[in-house]
Amino acid sequence: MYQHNVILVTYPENFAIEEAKSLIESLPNYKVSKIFTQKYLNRTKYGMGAGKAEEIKQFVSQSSDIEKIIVDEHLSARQIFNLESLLNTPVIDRERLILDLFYSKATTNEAKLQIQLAEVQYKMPQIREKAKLMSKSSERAGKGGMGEYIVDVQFRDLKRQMSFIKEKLYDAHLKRQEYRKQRLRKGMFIVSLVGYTSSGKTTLFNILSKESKETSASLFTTLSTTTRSLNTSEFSKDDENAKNILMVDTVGFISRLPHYMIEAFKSTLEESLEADLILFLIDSSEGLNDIGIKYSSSWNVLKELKVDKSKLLIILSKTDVVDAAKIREIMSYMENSIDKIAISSKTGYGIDKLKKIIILKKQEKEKEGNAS
Ligand SMILES: Nc1nc2c(ncn2[C@@H]2O[C@H](COP(=O)(O)OP(=O)(O)OP(=O)(O)O)[C@@H](O)[C@H]2O)c(=O)[nH]1
Ligand SMILES: [Mg+2]
Repeated sequence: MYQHNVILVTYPENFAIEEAKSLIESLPNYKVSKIFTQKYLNRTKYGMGAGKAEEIKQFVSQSSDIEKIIVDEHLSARQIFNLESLLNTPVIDRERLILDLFYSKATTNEAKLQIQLAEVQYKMPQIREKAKLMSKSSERAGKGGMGEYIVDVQFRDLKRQMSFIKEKLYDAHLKRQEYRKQRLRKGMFIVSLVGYTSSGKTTLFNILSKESKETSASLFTTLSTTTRSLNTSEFSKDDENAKNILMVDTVGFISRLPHYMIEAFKSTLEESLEADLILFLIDSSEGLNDIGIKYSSSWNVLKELKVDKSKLLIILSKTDVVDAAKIREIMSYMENSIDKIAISSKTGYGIDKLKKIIILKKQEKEKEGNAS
């Protein structure tokens, strides 16, 4: 099997190193062969400092199999150009990496369209930047050079692509709204799963709905939404409370996600946030520092999408690998006003309790509905 060997350049922090490595190695047959770290990746010429860029140049010239350099930060078109000229090797930034990973995992039409929309938005500022560079380097003053003409054409082309993709996404959105209305009419109670990528959403979804959707340790295994009935076979057939409950699984979050990427996946994420109850998963098996970073990154996305806090239930997942003291400690760091429960999809711990809470919340909603 062909292996893609790459160099990673990231920040000198464990979280950044591990996460960037997981992102890269979630791409099929990608292997990080060497890691360079830099405290600052926002310097004008190369992102990284010139000394570090020289160091990488040395390394690349001595190894024959480095296919790409991946810089774990946003880079401008100019910085990429400068680095590629120096290193003689393709360079990609964090956003390009995430887009490539999304492409490799997308299975549905809508997910593909959402990624294409993010891609167009990723390219737009690069083209603008190129236009500026050209007008600066152009010998002729004023408009009208060939380079500018090409940039204009590319820009218009991207804009056309963008409105085409948005139209198609809007169609998908309308279809979804229609399903939503049908569910509302039938009095369905909707429960969604949200949280950082790899927090265990799909594993829990599979247990709650007796599904077998793909789960894995790699990042962004799920990119589109699945809706299934809650499996309530352990409840009596006549128990009306256990009926008409739907579970929704969807794409996960990641730290430092640029606004336009959240925007591209907005309708998918919004569908989850429109649920009656939102299960917000936190992987409790990780170090406290990582948990803190993932918790606050997830909050940032939830806030950007204007989540209704009163619908949230925090789920500490994967508790089969942690002790009770750590669970208490994690819980003590989290928002007081939101209920929390600990579960393990592996051992089944807490699953019955979770189902009971879901049914209870459904009853509460019905009571509210009857009262109003
Ligand atoms: N030990 C343990 N591992 C778990 C548990 N739940 C999930 N995992 C593992 O965690 C990893 C991620 O699980 P997924 O269910 O794919 O996570 P996800 O949140 O759907 O991830 P994305 O779809 O990539 O965003 C997999 O390797 C699972 O086997 C659990 O209760 N205990
Ligand atoms: Mg998943």
